[in-house]
Parts: sequence; C-alpha cells; structure tokens
Amino acid sequence: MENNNIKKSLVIGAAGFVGGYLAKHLRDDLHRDTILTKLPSEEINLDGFSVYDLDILQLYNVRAILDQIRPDEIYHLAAQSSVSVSWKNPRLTAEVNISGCIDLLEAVRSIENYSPKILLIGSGEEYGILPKGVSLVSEDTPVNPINPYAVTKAAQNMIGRLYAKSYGMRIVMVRAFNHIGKGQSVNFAAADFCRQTAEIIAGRRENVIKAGNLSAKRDFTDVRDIVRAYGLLAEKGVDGETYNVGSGKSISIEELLCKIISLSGKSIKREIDPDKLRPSDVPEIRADISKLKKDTGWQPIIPLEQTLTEILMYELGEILNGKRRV
Ligand code: A2R
Repeated sequence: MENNNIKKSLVIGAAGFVGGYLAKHLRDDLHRDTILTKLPSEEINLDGFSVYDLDILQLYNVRAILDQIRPDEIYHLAAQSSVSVSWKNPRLTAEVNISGCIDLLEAVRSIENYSPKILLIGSGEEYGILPKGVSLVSEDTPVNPINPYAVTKAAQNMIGRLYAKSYGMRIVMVRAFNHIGKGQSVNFAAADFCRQTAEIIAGRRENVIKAGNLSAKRDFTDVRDIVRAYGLLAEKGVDGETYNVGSGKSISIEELLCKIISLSGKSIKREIDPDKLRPSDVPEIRADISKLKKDTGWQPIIPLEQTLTEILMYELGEILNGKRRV
C-alpha cells in the first residue's frame, strides 16, 4: 500500500559518481521513496529504487516523467562534469549544463499545481581566479570562472536564482568543493594517487608516483558528507539562495599525496608529470561554510585519513580482484 507521508525524491544524473552515494543516503538514511534516472554506476542494491531512463535534453520526456511521478524534491546532478571535455566540447557542455537546466525548470513550471524543492548542483570551480589575497570564499565572493565547465555552472546558478526570484520556484543552488570517495574517476587527484599507490603496493608499478601541481591547496570532503549536506539543503535551504558545501579547510595536494604514501607504508618517490599540470591553477581555495552550518546544522564528520584509506583499499581490491589490469 502506498504511504503518502513518505517523500518522493528524484535524483537526475544518478549514474554519476555522486549520484550513487546520494541515492543510498536518500533511501537508507532518510527513508525516501527514491527515483533515479539511469542506474548508479557503483554496484548498489537496487531494492527500493525506481529507475527511469531520462535524457534532460528531451524536454517532452522530462515533462512527462515529472508529471507522472511528481517528486517532492529533485536533485539535479546531471551534467557534463569534466573540465577537460569542456575545453574540447564547450557546446555539448553548455547544452547539458545550461539548456538542460533551463528545460528542467521549464518542465516543472509547466506542470499545474506542482512546486517541488529543486537542488541545482554547481561547483567551487565557479569562483575561479580569486581577488588578490583571498583564499576563503563565501557565497558573496564574485565568481570568475576560468574554464568552460565553470562558466556553465555559474550560468546554472544564475538561472536558478532568476527562476526562484521571478517565478517563486523552490530552488536552492549548491557550490560543491572537491569531494572524494571510492569509485571516483582518476581524473581527480585523490583517486589518481590512490590508484598509483595501489599499483605500487601490488607490485605492478615502480615506486614512483606521477603528479601535477603539488603546491595548490584545495578543500576536500568525503562524498558521503557532501550528500548528507544535499539532503539537509533540500529540507532547510532557503529558496533562491546559494550554499557552499565543503570542509572549510584546505590542504596542499602535496600533503594529500604524503598522507596516501604514508598509508601505504612504502618508500615512494614523486615525479612531476607535465601532462597533469593545469595552465592557470588557483593557488589556494577553501569554502566558507558558515551559511550552510547556520541554516542546516551540517558539519563534515568523516576524517580525511579515513576516506583516503578507503579509496586506497578500494583501488587495491580492484587490482587484486583482477577488475583492473595494470
Ligand atoms: O554521461 P553519463 O551517461 O554517465 O550520465 C551523466 C549524467 N548526464 C546526463 N543525464 C541525463 N541527461 C543528460 N543529457 C546527461 N548528460 C550527462 O550526469 C552522469 O551520470 C551524471 C553526472 O555524473 P558525473 O559526471 O560523475 O558527475 P559527479 O561527479 O557525480 O557530479 C555530480 C554533480 C555534477 O553536476 C557536477 O558538475 C557537480 O556535481 O559538481
């Protein structure tokens, strides 16, 4: 029998890195009736999920699905999320990240007597080059994006604000800083270093890790803490407002690498790989999370060392189980 008191949550972009974690959090911790678009890539137990195949660029399909299931809250994670792909294919990036978002909001708006809470997931990348002397960024710090991906996310943020203010829609915007966890693509530093270290532990690689700019300082948070913040923001975030989600602390990539190496118990050298250097790396960025804390009571709880240990063990397991040939 259907329980009408249980909230329906729709995760758009559930097949991505964050989507699987968010889906699990909504189902297991918040006991939501959770609907996913596409299956999560992580191997998770799919009991209790309904799955729809939805391309956000198919406006009529999006509208039909929304009208049919009428979720109480929508987590919009679908994106072309790779910075390097955004340089190679800025048009596709703009189409998915900007037009896709507009189409989603228009679809919601066109359905009568329907006003779901919508979370638009953006990125700390939107801040880009910071004003001189600034490393701690609040939501009021001007955005100054320096790659096509970040431009599209800044645009998404502005669209969300516009629709909330102009049409009274219940939209909250997020700027998520670096989040890490098992299963992330090795285009990201923590996963890359853990995979290389796992290969060394497994004896499949010489004791050298290749890295890019080690001096840049970034704000890292466990993805499980991040999705917990999303759940709270869907409940308590103020409509039309933007929230930074991060740890509020920064560490250098060098320190991150040292932590991973020390977890391995091995003596490992580092080597700079010019292919991993980014042309205009921002020296330091960390999130001011006071607004998020004040409005939701959220704070990160999973220590960085725990997250790194779990990623390293995961990568080692993948190699030893033969899932990844080195
Ligand atoms: O590319 P696919 O097939 O894996 O699907 C991606 C999905 N996606 C779409 N879904 C529906 N219609 C589309 N036209 C479309 N284009 C892409 O969005 C993928 O499953 C998901 C994004 O997942 P990831 O790239 O792994 O991003 P992640 O790290 O989970 O980040 C979630 C959100 C994104 O909006 C980021 O820009 C933001 O957090 O930082």
